[in-house]
Amino acid sequence: MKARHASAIASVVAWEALDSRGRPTVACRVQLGGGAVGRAIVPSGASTGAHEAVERRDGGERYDGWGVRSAISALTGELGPAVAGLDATDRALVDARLEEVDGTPDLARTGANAVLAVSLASGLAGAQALGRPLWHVLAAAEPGGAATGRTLLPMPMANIFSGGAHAAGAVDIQDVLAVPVGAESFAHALEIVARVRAATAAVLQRRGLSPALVADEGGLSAPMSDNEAAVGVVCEGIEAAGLRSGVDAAVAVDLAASQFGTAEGRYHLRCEDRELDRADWLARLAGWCERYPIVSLEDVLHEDDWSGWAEAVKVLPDHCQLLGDDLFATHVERVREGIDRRSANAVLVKPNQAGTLTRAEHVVREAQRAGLGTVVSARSGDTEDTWLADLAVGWRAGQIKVGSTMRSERTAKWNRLLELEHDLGRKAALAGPEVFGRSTSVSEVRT
Ligand code: 2PG
Ligand code: MG
Repeated sequence: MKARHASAIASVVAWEALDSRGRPTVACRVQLGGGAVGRAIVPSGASTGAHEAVERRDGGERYDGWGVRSAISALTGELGPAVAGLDATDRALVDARLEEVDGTPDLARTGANAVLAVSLASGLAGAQALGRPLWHVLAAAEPGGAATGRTLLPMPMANIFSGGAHAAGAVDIQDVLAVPVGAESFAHALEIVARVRAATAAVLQRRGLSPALVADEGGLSAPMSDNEAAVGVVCEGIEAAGLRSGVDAAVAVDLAASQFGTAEGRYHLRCEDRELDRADWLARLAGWCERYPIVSLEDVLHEDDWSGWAEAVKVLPDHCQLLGDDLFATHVERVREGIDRRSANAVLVKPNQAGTLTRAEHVVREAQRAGLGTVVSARSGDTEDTWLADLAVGWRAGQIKVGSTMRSERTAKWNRLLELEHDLGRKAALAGPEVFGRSTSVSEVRT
């Protein structure tokens, strides 16, 4: 159905831009009949899950094969013309047309990077046509609507120390993050995690390690011969910052275990030169939970080890959130499977794993209906865009992960949340630490 009014899509243009790792990515601008404009640059991961929507890359010699000119041709040649004339305020309609034109479940034909660029830019243009910020438009579409209760600002998880694919394998595990569970406001939350980062840098320096090495998401990094030491150094940083461990600031860890484990349950720890089976690996993580104030563990096991995840729920402590990233790949069918199998109790939501705003929104709704936590997340290759912050607020996600407290592609999102907190004042509240507790849907497994 074509819309002949101010919110009808009038033009779609795209070009090749660079992400924060210096790799090409798709940028897109959508203009509507009434002049509203939406613009988006899509992010891209390094520890990419096997079940994600598939981004299209050129291959060949340009940018070592990472070019996206073919995705841009598909965007301007097919996707743009297909959505021309559609009402950009109807996100479901635009996204359904994009999926239909691509025609593949994982959006591999035109490229999920091309599809997401149009989906986001149209959504942003639609919001502008309505004269409202994206978060407000999304919140208004919530079952309860925007008017109910205070707007929820997400509890941040901030990257402090990186390993794995984000730091050339300095350790095997990917991210150790600080979670400011004692914060009274979003601004206070950021202040806490910035203090932890600075103090952790000083701890590294005292050990003769360079704090100048910055990983993909702005975190610190240094080669270590023991994975636990990466968790330990961040906990030391919390204390060195004069903060109460587990009270002011706690810890989250993204193991990204698909990167070094198998679906059969073998975990090869390169930096320790040892291999563990699933039971020993989970026992080790349970030990970490006893020794450190860990509130969230992400991708503890390989993405296709469903029965292992059900085991992890039993072995790891109740107070710790079990978060699925590669496990769910922001795919509604995988989230449903996880709910049926009681495999995790929180879902990481990355719009580019899904491929459209609508798909990502379905995942959030499905997870929230089942009582699972939701963590909106940036990618290791990200951009200066701020829409991710609006998604976290508009969807009442409760948690957000965007990397460290430095590097502009990261601070762009933090700064947008600071802006929203400033503007909303007492109409907004920071999500509390209760977002990390096991939901009944998973606790029931034990009873
Ligand atoms: C993750 C993300 C963000 P990447 O694994 O959670 O930290 O990393 O974008 O490389 O998949
Ligand atoms: Mg992850």
